[in-house]
Amino acid sequence: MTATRLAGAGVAAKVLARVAGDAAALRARGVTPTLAVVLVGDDPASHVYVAKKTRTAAECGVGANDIRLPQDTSQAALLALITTLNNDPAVHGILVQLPLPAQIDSHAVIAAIAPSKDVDGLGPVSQGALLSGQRGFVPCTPKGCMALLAETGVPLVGKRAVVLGRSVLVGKPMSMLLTSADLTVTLCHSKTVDLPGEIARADILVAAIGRPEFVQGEWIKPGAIVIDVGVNRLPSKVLVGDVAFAAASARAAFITPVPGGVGPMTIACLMENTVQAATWLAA
Ligand code: L37
Repeated sequence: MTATRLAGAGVAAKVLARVAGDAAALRARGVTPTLAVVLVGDDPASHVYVAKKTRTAAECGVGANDIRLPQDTSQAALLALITTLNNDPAVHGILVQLPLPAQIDSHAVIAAIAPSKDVDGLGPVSQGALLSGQRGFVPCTPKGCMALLAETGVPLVGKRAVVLGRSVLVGKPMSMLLTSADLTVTLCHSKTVDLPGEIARADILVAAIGRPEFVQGEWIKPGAIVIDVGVNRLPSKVLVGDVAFAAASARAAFITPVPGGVGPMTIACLMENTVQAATWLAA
């Protein structure tokens, strides 16, 4: 079997077309949906991702406040900025790009974002809503992965999913979304015994551990759907995922490429959440 490529760019374009329509409708009512993107410090990958976010916002009629702070920013200064943005009626969504410099407590900063503006879905209110099935902001990367799974057209109810990685950004919310979609979910991590055995039973594999080509092609169940969240830059500058793509493609039914898979969906879902925030705040 040769897997069908699940190209995120194409799916993201469909999401962004819908977002652009919703943003135009809001602007016609006098509301320009606006996202504040806060980037602290010099992390090179974060600079690439944030540039893509502000560029995509401009392309779909979403306003972007691009706020850059130096590496030595204090926690107090960042919290003061969050308070200002929380109180600014022209800002509908606030994203603080992670990771933050070591002197800053990320949890305190994320928790300070007004729940109505937490478009990244990482604050305690958003996470609680996800756990309990209430309305709220779904974190962008797992939301994008669910959209890619839907794109396959494969019925998911009752299927076995393995999520590799237990981060707050991806693994944990992903496992909740798959559970809510009626899959049977196994959340695996660095201490899992017999990872190949777990993966061999997975109809759906979501890999989010940030280790280049860690998942071997022979581990994949024939006919599986493979969603590769990893974006790893090798010393050669080549970008690879967490899955050995060529070998996995020989066994999977569907697989997301890196680049051009989950990454563009993360950004499209951020725009979707921002328009959602503006819609809820304007209601
Ligand atoms: N929402 N996302 C949110 N909040 C955060 O705090 N760190 C973080 C986050 N992560 C993030 O922005 N990830 C991300 C990863 C990859 C891309 C975009 C966002 C992306 O577009 N990747 C491209 C390749 C990028 C490159 O050339 O380096 C891709 O096609 O995969």
